[in-house]
Amino acid sequence: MEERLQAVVEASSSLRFFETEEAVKRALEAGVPRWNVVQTLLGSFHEALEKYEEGQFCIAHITAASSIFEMGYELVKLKVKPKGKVIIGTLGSSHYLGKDIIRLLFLADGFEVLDLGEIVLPQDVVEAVRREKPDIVALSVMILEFFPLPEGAIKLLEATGLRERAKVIVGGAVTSARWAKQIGADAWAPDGPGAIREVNRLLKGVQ
Ligand code: B12
Repeated sequence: MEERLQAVVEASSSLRFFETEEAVKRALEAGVPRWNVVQTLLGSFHEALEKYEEGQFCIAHITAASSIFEMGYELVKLKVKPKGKVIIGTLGSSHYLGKDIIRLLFLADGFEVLDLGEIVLPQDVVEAVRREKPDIVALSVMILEFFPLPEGAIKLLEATGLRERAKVIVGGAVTSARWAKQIGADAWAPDGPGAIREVNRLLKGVQ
């Protein structure tokens, strides 16, 4: 088992997509528990995110790391009872990488995640909350020009009587905890680990 997982570590941490695919398939065929395979893939994904934060990796590296984690996660087909439902999207712009990282980390943490995609508008968020009844609404905003959109979404949720149904977490480049508070969000985080910590706190109802 150790050997099989080691092959997954080596392939995924050196960002080799096809080798990772092969190593994951072999590990599963050899009967390595699915959960262990996911944790191994997650370890490499976190390592890549840390290297990006430290400036050792660029956008291309984390794009590869995200694709590799997503491919591996889908291959594993882990069956868990979701701890909650999240809807996520990028408001206004077409930036998707940060939002996708958060989406994948939510998935790996046991949430059911519905991705609204990019160029999302406040009314899209409201419709999705009405339709999907999520526990958490996660909004990514990357451009100053679109900073009014998360606030617009929160106000529209209030106006339509849906605000109490879900907690709202916001994040993205150039956002801050202070701004998140000002617009009436329930939480903010600068990165993936922070987002996981915050949504789990929100789910427990600890304010
Ligand atoms: C890659 C990139 C692009 C790519 C996007 C590719 C894609 N489809 O995703 C392209 C080239 C298409 C692009 C286009 C534009 N971009 Co651009 N882009 C970037 C860049 C360099 C990196 C963004 C990124 O992917 N970062 C990597 C990820 C991992 O980081 P992240 O997105 O910040 O996400 C992390 C956190 O923010 C957080 N997070 C993110 N979302 C969420 C959500 C929640 C809920 C939580 C809790 C946390 C969280 O966690 C993530 C993981 O750590 C940034 C600069 C920068 N360094 O941020 C500019 C930047 C965001 N872009 C900018 C601009 C202006 C544009 C354009 C308007 C440029 C133009 N004039 O055409 C267009 C807009 C396109 C459009 N119509 O939507 C500006 C915004 C400036 C501002 N202050 O408003 C930036 C800051 C560059 C700059 N310094 O000028 N861009």
